[in-house]
Amino acid sequence: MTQRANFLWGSATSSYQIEGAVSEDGRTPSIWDTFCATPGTVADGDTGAVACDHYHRMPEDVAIMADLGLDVYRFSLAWPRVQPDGTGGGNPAGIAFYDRLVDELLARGIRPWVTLYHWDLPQALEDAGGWPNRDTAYRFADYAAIAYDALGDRVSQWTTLNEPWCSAILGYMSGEHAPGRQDARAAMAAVHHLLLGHGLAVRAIRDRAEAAGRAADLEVGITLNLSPKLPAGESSADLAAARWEDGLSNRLYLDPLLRGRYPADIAGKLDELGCPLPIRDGDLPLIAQPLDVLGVNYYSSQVVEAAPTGQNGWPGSVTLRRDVPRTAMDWEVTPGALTDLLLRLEREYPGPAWYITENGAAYADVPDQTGYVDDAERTDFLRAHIDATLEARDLGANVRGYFAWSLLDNFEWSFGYDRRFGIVRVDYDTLERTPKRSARYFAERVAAEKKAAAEEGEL
Ligand code: GBH
Repeated sequence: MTQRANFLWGSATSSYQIEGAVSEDGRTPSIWDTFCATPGTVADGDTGAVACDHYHRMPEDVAIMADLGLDVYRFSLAWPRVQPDGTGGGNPAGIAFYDRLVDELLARGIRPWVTLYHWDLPQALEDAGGWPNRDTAYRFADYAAIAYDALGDRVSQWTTLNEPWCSAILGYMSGEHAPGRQDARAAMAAVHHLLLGHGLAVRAIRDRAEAAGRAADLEVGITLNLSPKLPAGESSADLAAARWEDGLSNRLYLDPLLRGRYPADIAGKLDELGCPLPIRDGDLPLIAQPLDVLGVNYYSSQVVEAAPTGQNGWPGSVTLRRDVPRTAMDWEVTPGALTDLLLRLEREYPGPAWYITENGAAYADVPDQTGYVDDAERTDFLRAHIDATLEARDLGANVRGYFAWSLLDNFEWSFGYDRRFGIVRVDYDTLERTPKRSARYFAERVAAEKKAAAEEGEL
């Protein structure tokens, strides 16, 4: 079968952003519950306590996915639902929700794609030191085993972590995300322990799939947020600034995962800065477990210009503003860089199948009286990025699927409910769902692509 025929079309969400029901059926607090309860952290004091109430409206949401003709749905498990406190056995009442979700998806012919960790660490594990503490990596592998044992008979696509850069840097360095710490040394320890946890979890999942005779179907991987960093000019200072930013955002994750070593320029500089990666013997081979899939969350590229070294000794750079359209997040709309990124991945890191596990945009949606949103900008955004993805595929990148972020408007982290990424509108007063124009476009595009692939297959 051709890559075209097998291409998967889907949409994505994450547990804390949509589920609500934060204290039901034995779920314990995650770091995001705690962070939201801390004044001044999240816009308007918003929290995920109700969110889209997906926990209670799940069948309705799966029906929407079926109407859109999705092949696959990427969602995350709330660790504090599955294994409250992050240690010990699984919580049957919490796991039962994901059992129902998986069964509902399968009944509708939609493939479930599970992400184990989309940022909702059990608070108890943060109290024990969080990701800067090496033990959290081992706790994560235990949790992965519990999840696989519960769902592995029906789920063959598994992502360990969503965007470890965000967990480490936004969580422990800038403090914009939970747990809100600002400690560069802790953040770099978090980077390493997240990657170690990933490797341990991959091993746990693959071992179990093999023991159960299910390894042939297994597709296991990780999702990274990759941001192309383009030099502002040709000067050696600008080239060095772009290389440093690319190193910190992209190579620091890609190299250990796919080449078995950290990038020497970045690791060396981190040592100098007093923020070493706390690597122990044997860690790198664990991190570099064979991967079936590398998920790419793509939102934007950035142009980087050199700037004086900061007071803390970190290399300086500034992001230039280009004269291009921007989303409501103020992120530049740069679809062409997605094609280049996928081709670079294929060239420099060949091996895994690439999936666009997230791509989408926030805009200031204006609903009509029926709740319908004529979101022409989001529609154009999706069209341009799907085109860019398929162009890379047709030029030889092994890209096998595309997921729109997000199925629903949802809790946009430190922006609360103020920024909407959904292709389906959620009215936060009534919790009513209304597909936007972008959802209709996506459904039509998916149908057209599948029809074209089927016709090609008949030739
Ligand atoms: C994703 O992360 C998350 O996985 C998801 O939960 C979230 O809802 C979604 O994005 C939307 O935010 O300011 O031009 O330098 C996104 C990670 C990292 C993407 C920083 C944008 C900065 C772009 N983001 N990046 S820019």
